[in-house]
Amino acid sequence: MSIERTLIVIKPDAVRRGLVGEIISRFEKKGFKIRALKMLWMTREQAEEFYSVHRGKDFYEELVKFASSGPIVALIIEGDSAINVARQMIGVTDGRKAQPGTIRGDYSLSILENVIHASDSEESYMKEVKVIFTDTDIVPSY
Ligand code: FUP
Repeated sequence: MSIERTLIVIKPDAVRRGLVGEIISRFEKKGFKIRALKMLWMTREQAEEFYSVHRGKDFYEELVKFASSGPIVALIIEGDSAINVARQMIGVTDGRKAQPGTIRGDYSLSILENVIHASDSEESYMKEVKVIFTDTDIVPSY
């Protein structure tokens, strides 16, 4: 048993489409605890920092534009093997290829507008979480 935290971002396409409740519900029903929750509209600078590992790639500019195109809902969730389990729940990057039953598989037909982000490693979590949350945003264990 390894209790971990991971960062979930419900992206602007999903917020526009009214999928916030449905997506949060999947993580709650799976058994994760929500330790922080925030709605925000990322600035271009925040989006650039969030996706800095992709700087220089051909899709970077449209990715940054999309990520800052509307409000997002971000969560820190906690539970056993959270990083790996959340990645399995969201499915592969391209919504057209993601397995039905995964969040992207059920709600996306696009590689760019793919509904959701979940950190892919502890290292990514540590970097990404700082773009959105501060320590005081995290509630005590309950
Ligand atoms: P993932 O970890 O599944 O979110 O995917 P990546 O970190 O590889 O990519 C981050 C985001 O960049 C994806 F969610 C969508 C976007 N992207 C593209 O638009 N085109 C690509 O070819 C790859 C990624």
